[in-house]
Amino acid sequence: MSDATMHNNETDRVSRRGFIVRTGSILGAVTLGGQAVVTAQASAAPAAAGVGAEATIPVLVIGTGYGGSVAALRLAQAGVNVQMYEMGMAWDTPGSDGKIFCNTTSPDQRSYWLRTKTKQPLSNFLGFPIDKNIPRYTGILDAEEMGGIIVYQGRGVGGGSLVNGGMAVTPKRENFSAILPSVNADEMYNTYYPRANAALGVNTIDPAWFETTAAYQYARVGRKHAQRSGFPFVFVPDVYDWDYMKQEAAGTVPKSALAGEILYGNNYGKKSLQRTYIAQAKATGRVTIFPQHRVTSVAPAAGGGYNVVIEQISTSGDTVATKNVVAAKVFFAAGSVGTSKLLVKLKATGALPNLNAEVGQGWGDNGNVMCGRANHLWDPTGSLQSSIPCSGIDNWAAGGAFAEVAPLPTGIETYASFYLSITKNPNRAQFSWNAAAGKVDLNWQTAWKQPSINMAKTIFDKINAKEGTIYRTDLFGTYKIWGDHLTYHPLGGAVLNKATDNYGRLHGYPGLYVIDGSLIPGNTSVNPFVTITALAERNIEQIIATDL
Ligand code: FAE
Repeated sequence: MSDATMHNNETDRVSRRGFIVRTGSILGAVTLGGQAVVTAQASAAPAAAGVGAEATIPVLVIGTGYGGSVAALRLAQAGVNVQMYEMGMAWDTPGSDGKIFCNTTSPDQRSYWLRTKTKQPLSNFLGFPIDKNIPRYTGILDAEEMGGIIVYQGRGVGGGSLVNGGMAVTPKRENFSAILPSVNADEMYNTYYPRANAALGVNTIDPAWFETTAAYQYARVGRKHAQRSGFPFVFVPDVYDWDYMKQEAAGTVPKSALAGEILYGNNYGKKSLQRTYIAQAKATGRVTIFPQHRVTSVAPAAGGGYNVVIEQISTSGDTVATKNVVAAKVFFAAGSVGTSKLLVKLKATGALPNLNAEVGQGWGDNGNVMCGRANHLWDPTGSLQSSIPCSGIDNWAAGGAFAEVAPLPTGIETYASFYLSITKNPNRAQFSWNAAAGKVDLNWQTAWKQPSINMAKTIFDKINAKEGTIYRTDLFGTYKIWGDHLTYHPLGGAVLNKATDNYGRLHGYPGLYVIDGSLIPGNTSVNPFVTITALAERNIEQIIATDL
């Protein structure tokens, strides 16, 4: 029997018992069929030592992405002890190949969240399906199928920062009032955007290096085509360490961006939250992180505060222990989908019935849509492509689209230009409780992407006409041009100043807060994490000043 099988059997046995571990106690007593059983606390987890269910911890944060990490750091700096619960893995230990993360071109069990086959955003190449079988495991990228859309999300300590492209874009000032209408833009642009950019370690590519490196030939081709059609081409800042990438190109350090690492994590070079906010938060000594712990319930506790139910899970996704923690304050930072699903379930099932009717509303996909163009043979995009995008085509004002010039790091010359567009798609979806299925549904329809396609076409129809080129039809299926089945940028579901007050306090429940992408109503006009971070900085400052 393999270790994994042994572990699964043990896991099943433990979860069938359904025991409850009183957090912090070494021994927990439960009754099974009238028979008292004493169980040792599951040992795989970092023990939640010193905290009894009856004891109240000051702050519990659900999730370790951008919003959660900002909250934890600033609260800890203000002298508050924080416990963070994260359903994904710690991602701090190398695998048998000596690396923590696996490569985009050779996905293994580390790649996907509880799937037996990869679910790559580009499903096909030259007409062939490229997904492959993998062992089921709590991998880093979740391709969560929500009705008419697949929502890609990072799973692990660091949330989306583990898997994203690191594109760190502050929206144009003139677009801000449409993004967050109830927020003072002067405060954001004078204080919180600069604070977020500094703490995230945002930097820009050396323009001289950009002109010469083989790794960005694809972006230079993208620029040439954009500019010949009259579109503004812009460099986009990133949290990847550009100096490190130069050393990768020089062959003096281990390669990450130049080895095609991205969707399943970057082993070097990218300043994920693990290296920025979370590292700082841990250094305060006041923040404890519990990976492989999924929060399933939050409800008012009899003696005040909130009783939080947490399932500790194994790498096969099975529950190995259930814990109860009472917290004075709880921050929902499980990401737009995670937070929305929890809140909608808790309202519908009676745990938090007083949440208002705005909970679950206002969800959008940031207008994401993908496409590829087939270039002429005299326009190669390069067999070496940095996996970190550095540029975009800005047609937001005229056509409602901002297109990131994206890599296609296959290791071979493809003559393809590839783009992820962010568009002003007006459609908004709603989460609702499906009592029969016992789960939360999202009513997004695939056809709702049509406005995004139309907006992206304002750029690419024109470029194709000018260059005498055509769309690729082999990347998302057979004869399918548009990648309209997915989003990387889920936003909304607990919208600021609607489901919450203007600082993320949930209506009806003092001490419950939302502090992640679910506060933003569906669109940020650019890639979202800088805005999520800056808004979290603004809100936590106010909450620390007035609520603690
Ligand atoms: P997020 O980072 O998703 O963190 C939520 C965390 O909560 C996750 O770690 C979850 O595992 C955890 N969680 C969920 N439910 C539970 C639960 N019940 N119990 C415990 N833990 C839970 O939320 N954005 C950019 O700005 N630039 C980019 O270049 C970019 N590229 C992207 C590429 C990809 C492939 C993907 C998937 C996303 C990309 N994004 C990019 C989006 C960005 O990563 C995303 O907007 C943020 O990560 C969202 O931050 P939140 O704090 O809302």
